[in-house]
Amino acid sequence: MTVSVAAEPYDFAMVPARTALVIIDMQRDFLETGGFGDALGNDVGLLRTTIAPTASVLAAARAAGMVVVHTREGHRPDLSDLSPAKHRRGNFQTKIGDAGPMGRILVRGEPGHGIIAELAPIAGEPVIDKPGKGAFFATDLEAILRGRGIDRLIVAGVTTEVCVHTTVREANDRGFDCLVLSDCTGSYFPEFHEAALAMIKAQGGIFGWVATSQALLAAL
Ligand code: C5J
Repeated sequence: MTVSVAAEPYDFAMVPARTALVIIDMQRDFLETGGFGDALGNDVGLLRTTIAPTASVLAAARAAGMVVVHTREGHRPDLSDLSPAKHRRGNFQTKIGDAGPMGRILVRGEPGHGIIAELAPIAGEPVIDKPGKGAFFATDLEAILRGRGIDRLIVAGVTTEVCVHTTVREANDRGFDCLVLSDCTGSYFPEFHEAALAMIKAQGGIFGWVATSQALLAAL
């Protein structure tokens, strides 16, 4: 059954059985007070507004029997999958792999690397550990989606202009249609959030569609 979601630049048609909800990097280090993002001086409150609407969408997607995929940005404990360029970038005092408020920063298995409790994956939901910003780079995400017959993605998560945007661009080039949920994505920089959404839906939806979680929930 095809459903239609009120979206910009025009309605998004999808078959729930062929659509995956992809939740990007809703990790403690990005979203929780006392995490790495907070320690860097970011206002995590700007990201935390995404939690309640994303939890509602997650519940609806599970109820509709949709494929749900979670991603986490992070690296192996020996940092063998961390490129020197990513390691150097920013020239910060504290780097990936160093001790942070919730364990080693962006290292798999550390407390801060985990997905927040409100959106915890359940059995059967793939968790993609990604070393880059895009969820397709150096992961088996594409194989998992193709294996399940997925042709559309509904995208939530953080941050809009970094890992969400990179993933949507990668998905677009691989032939997936993406609907990005405006209230389920967030940034430490509100102007970047707005600009990132505007870029996705510009030029007739050059990278995809944008809708609110309410519009999706009304359609499901
Ligand atoms: C994500 C980042 N997840 N901003 N990471 O967007 O470094």
